[in-house]
Amino acid sequence: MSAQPRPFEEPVYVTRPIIPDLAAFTRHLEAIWDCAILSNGGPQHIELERRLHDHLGDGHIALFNNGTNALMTAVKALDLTGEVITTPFTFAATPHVLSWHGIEPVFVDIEAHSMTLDPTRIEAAITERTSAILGVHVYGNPCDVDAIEQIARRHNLRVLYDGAHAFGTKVRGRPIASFGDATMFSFHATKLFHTAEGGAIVTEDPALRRRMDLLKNFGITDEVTVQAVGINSKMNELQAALGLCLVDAVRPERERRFALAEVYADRLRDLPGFHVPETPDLQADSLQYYCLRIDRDVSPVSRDALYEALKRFNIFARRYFYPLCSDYVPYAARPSSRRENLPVANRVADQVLCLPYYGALGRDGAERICDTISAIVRDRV
Ligand code: T4K
Repeated sequence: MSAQPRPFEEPVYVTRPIIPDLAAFTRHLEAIWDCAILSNGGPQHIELERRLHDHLGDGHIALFNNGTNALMTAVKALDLTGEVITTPFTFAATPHVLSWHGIEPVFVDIEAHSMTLDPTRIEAAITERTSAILGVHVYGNPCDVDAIEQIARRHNLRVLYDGAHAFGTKVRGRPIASFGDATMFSFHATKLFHTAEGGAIVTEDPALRRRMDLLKNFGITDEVTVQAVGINSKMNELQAALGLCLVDAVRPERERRFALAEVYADRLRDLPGFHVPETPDLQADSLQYYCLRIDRDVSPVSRDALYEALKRFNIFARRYFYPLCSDYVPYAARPSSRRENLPVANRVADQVLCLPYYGALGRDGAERICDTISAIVRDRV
């Protein structure tokens, strides 16, 4: 029997935020201190919107205090009502944003390969109350944007994308945000690019961008005019400053993650029942999560047994997105949440395991995680 792997000395999480040089951040703080503008679209905010075009494309970029509020504001700005078609294989924020607006999320199954909305299942779910399709580029895998666009045109629906994981994703060389009416990005600390908490909406439509800017600031147009029912979802200057310290760190972080993906794929692809993701494309993929899929009919160890066993080695992988949103208490009784309606999503949710995926882990860390997984599979340690 080969040597048992040792547990990691410190907990190894699914992700760790990139942390900027403190001196660089301090220089931004000094600039903020000097001008005493802390929020409401100050200089850091303006500069971050400008710098993000390098990563998000030429669309209009509106910054927000988090991704959820960005999506909330976009739903309002697009005037969505009634029912919206979406995926159950996502984070709670996606359907919650709809429900919070009194809109019914209608769950449609996903494709097995991309794990995004299956366009062949969308039309059957459209009713006279449907106002939009809310696709999720889960793990940064792009939805079938062309098929979704055609369906939306045929039925006169809006298309909103939750691209929380899709920072830097491209389709045929085009930034992902150039598809649909608008795309949300999350800049939460767990995301490749982050502002601790934060987010953005990117749209090609200047009028929509203006409307979002209005709605994220209470609907105020000037000191005496409030033109619409808005909220406060603005990004503040401290968040923007953090982002400015990190925009240039994205590329090297992506390269480090690419190296981890190589280690994981080389070392895990031959384990029985293990499916590793395709090699990421450094130019076109977000490299946000590294999601293994484990087929319990073939693997000697189930996904859940592996997930639990890894904890004993101080490795905290995550089962994003298990359980499905359709199984959450507010949604479980809805007709579209039935298991028969979502066979692929239910299967995928039972297979997925996101491994630690952040540059600071290093190839050695990834090797050690692979040794641990191999030992768990081989020896059931
Ligand atoms: N749509 C989708 C598809 C999303 O995935 C999300 C968010 C949203 C919408 C909403 O966007 P935001 O409003 O959040 O901008 C995390 C994040 O909180 C959430 O942003 C993210 N998706 C979701 C997939 O993951 P948790 O509850 O799993 O996070 P937590 O606290 O367990 O963090 C995971 C690990 O990361 C920790 O074990 C340690 C590490 N970590 C975390 C934080 C916050 C750090 O090392 N440092 C940190 O500061 O939800």
